[in-house]
Amino acid sequence: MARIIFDAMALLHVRGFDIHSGYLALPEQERVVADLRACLSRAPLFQPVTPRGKPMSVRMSAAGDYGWISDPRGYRYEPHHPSGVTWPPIPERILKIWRDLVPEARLPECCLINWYGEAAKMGLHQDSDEADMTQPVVSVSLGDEALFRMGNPTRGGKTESIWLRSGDVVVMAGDARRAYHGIDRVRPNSSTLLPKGGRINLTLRVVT
Ligand code: MD3
Ligand code: FE
Repeated sequence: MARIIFDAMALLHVRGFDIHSGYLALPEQERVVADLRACLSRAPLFQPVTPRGKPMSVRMSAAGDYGWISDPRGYRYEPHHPSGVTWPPIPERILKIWRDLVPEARLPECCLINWYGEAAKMGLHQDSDEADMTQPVVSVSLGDEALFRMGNPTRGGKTESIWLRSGDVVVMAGDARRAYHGIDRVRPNSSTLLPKGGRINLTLRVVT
């Protein structure tokens, strides 16, 4: 006998981060993944290299007017994928999440697509390559669960961690927009959303 498992939606506030847990129901997550597949067929995932020459463990691509790039020349937003093609447009279904949660904000110009395999992580960092830091950032988690660490607007001090699950959406606005944050690890095989496993995180940002 098959069982349908679902979670109620809940809104948590942690250090100025608004965590909409269970925001996307499973059928909608599946539709978003199908949209992303179409994006990635035009702009495939690639492995960025830090300015110091170290390959990142996360694979990336993007949709929108700009994608975030890291290579030995530095970090920046670029209007082209490393292959030279323009990024695909941000799928309407993903823009809808932004409009629902931050209706007063400008429209996002970048949907960064991060893919985490079982050994991938992202060290504590600030997002500060965007020109208008008054605009929010919205993050969508899909696939395997990930341990998300939230810190402070300056380096150091106490941090708090939370497991993000498939369908969770986090809004960073106000002070949280400048907070240090990172992904310590993913929990392999904790979701069946992605056939080959792993985790996708989308971050929607205003760039200019
Ligand atoms: C807080 N990504 O791409 S999403 C990143 O799960 C990034 O892939 C992580 O950090 C991930 O830069 C974390 C949550 C997140 C995203 C953007 C933020 C938190 C943020 C921007 C400002 C402050
Ligand atoms: Fe970040």
